[in-house]
Formats: sequence, C-alpha cells, structure tokens
Amino acid sequence: MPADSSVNFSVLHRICKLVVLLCLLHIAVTVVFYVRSFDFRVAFVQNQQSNNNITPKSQNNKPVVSPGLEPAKEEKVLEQPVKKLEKCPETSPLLVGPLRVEFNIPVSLELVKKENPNVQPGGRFKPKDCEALQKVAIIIPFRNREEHLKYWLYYLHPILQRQQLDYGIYVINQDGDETFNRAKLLNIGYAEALKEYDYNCFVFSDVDLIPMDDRNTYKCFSQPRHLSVSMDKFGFRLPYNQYFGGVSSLSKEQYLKINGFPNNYWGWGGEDDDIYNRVASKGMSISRPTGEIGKCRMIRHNRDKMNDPNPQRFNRIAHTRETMYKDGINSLKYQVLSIQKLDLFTTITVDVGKP
Ligand code: UDH
Ligand code: NGS
Repeated sequence: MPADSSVNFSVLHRICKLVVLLCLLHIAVTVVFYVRSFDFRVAFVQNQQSNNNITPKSQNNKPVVSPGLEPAKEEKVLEQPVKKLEKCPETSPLLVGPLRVEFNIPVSLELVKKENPNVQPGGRFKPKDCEALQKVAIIIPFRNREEHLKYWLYYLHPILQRQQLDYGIYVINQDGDETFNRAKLLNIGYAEALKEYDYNCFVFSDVDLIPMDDRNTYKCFSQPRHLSVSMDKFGFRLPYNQYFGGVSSLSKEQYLKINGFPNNYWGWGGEDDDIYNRVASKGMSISRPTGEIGKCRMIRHNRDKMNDPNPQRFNRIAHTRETMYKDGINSLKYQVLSIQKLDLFTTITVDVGKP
C-alpha cells in the first residue's frame, strides 16, 4: 500500500468518527428538549384544569351560582383587571357657566327622565370616568309643590352631573295639613339620607330655587356655604348680610358641630336665621360664591296654606345660643310613613307632628 493512501484512510476514519459524535450530540439535545416540552405541556394542562375548577366568589365570599356558565367565559371574567378610577378634578371641565332659566316652557317628568338617562333610581348619580370628590345628599323640604319640583329636576339634574358629583336627591314630604316645618324636614332628610349612603356633604334647597350658573357648585366647603346669594326676587343681591335661606350646604362635620337644625319653628320665617346663629356661635363663617356666579331664579307663587308667618320666630332667634344644644339632630323625633324610590328622586313622606 502506498504511503499517501494510508494517510487518506486515517483522515477519512477521523471524519467518520466526528460525524457519528455530532449525530449522537444532536440526538441527545433533541431528547432533552423533547422531555422538557413534555413536562411543560403536562403542567399547562393541569393548570387549565385547576382554573376551570375555580368557583367565582361574590363580595361576601359566598359562591355565585351561575347555571350554564361556560368555562371560557368564566376565565374572561376572572382575568379582567379592576379599573381604579382617578379622582375628579377640583373644577369640573364640563361646566358651561351662565344658564338661561325660565318657567314658561312645559316640563314633564318623562321629558326629564329622557334627557337624563344616566340618573339611577332614587335620583342617584356618580360620574363614570372619575371618582367624585364629595358624596352629596340634596335635601328638599316639600308639600304640594309638584309643579315646582318638575322644574327643579329639569334644571338641576344636568347641572349636578356636569359638576361631577356623587349625589342623591331626597324630597322630604310633610304628610297631612298641619303647620309646615321646613327645618325639621331638613333634619329628617339628613338622618334618612345617611341611612342609605355614606354622604359627607348635605345641600339643603328650597324646591323653587334654580341656579343660573353651573359654576355655583352644589358641594361643601371649609365653612358652611350659602349658595342662593343673588336671587332675582331680591334684585340679585343679599337681602341682609346674615341671610342663610334658600339653598345652603354643610359638611357632615359642620352639621354635627351645630347639632343640626331647630325642630320647633312651625310656620314661615326665622328657622334660617336660627341656623345662621348656630353657625356663628360655633365660630364658623359663611362661605359664598360671587354675586355673578350665585345668581338664581325663584318660581313665583302665592303663600302656601298652613305656612303663615310664625309669631314666635323673633323670640326664638334671640335665644338660639341657649336652645341649640337641646333642640336639634339630638332631639329629632318623627315617623316615616313611606319611602318611594322614583326614577328621578327619592320621596320620603313623614309625620313631623304638630306645634
Ligand atoms: N314648602 C313646600 N310647601 C309648603 C311650604 C313650603 O314645599 O307648603 C317648601 C318649599 O321647598 C319652599 C320652602 O319650603 O321652597 C320654603 O318655603 P317658604 O314658604 O318659607 O318660602 P318661599 O320663599 O315663600 O317659597 C315665601 C312666601 C311667599 C309669599 C309670596 C307672596 N307673593
Ligand atoms: C327674614 C326671615 C327669614 C326669611 C327672609 C327672607 O325676615 O326667615 O326674611 O324671606 N326672618 C325672620 O322673619 C325672622 S323671603 O323674602 O324669602 O320670604 O328667609
């Protein structure tokens, strides 16, 4: 055998060995990857099975019964992220400013309902894109003023929604035909609204007063707020500096600080002055919007039956500082006769007693 052919043979032998080794290595790597992917598939299938066995739980941790619920749908519900809303801005970007307010247009509850599709039963609303800064109960003292209430709802629902409030409307309806008692109805509204929701602000509004500017926000401030500061019937100015009637707002803390409102002002007049005296005696001041923003219109009407001027009112307001601790939310007594959750408001009919 020639010397160069034995060299060729040895080279060929080495190449063959290398090829065999590479083949073995390839098989080994393939086996390792195959075994790993098998483990993964087993784990995946197990995981799927255990997910399908999860029973959805309600908030009180009781299983929710969902007959015929497809597993795929169930998974979708479980995977949905909880959307945390950001707080609404201090000033709502939805406000438009001055508004035209008139009472010669025909208004029906059906129309108001149609124009306010986002208002929930009982007259509740909260913004859906942000978390409202305050939870506001709006309390209206009421008896036989259905026509006024329609206008109030027609104008106020859109305004309150633009103000981005989490609000509820409570009409406190005095039953029977004894002497009217506005301040006691307001106290009842405070107590009843709190039974329903954790309100932290209370707006007390006469049924016949409509704001003419949506920048007059129906919320609470660091001091008790007087909102109806510039009424058409007073020539768009305050009748006197201490005037606190019409529409006002107090936070829960401010309201409790003054022991709520008096219960023993029967008939017209003086109860708002008593509330002013309570606020002043606790060292609080009255916060107000400007005369321009605080403009509002009153629906003209005749004096109501059983709401004649109260002859005792002057004597009572002279003694607020002594009487306020025993007459107020701490001495409130009444009977609820019915609660109706209507589309645009909640009516609470009450027996307030008599003088
Ligand atoms: N209210 C009723 N029904 C009544 C009496 C009063 O719903 O029978 C409510 C209503 O919300 C009203 C508020 O209590 O807006 C205050 O009533 P008020 O009589 O003290 O005040 P108002 O400004 O009338 O409505 C004052 C007398 C008007 C005499 C007008 C003469 N032209
Ligand atoms: C005062 C009354 C208030 C009343 C205000 C405005 O005189 O209760 O007039 O009345 N105080 C007393 O009588 C002690 S109004 O013109 O709106 O009917 O709110």
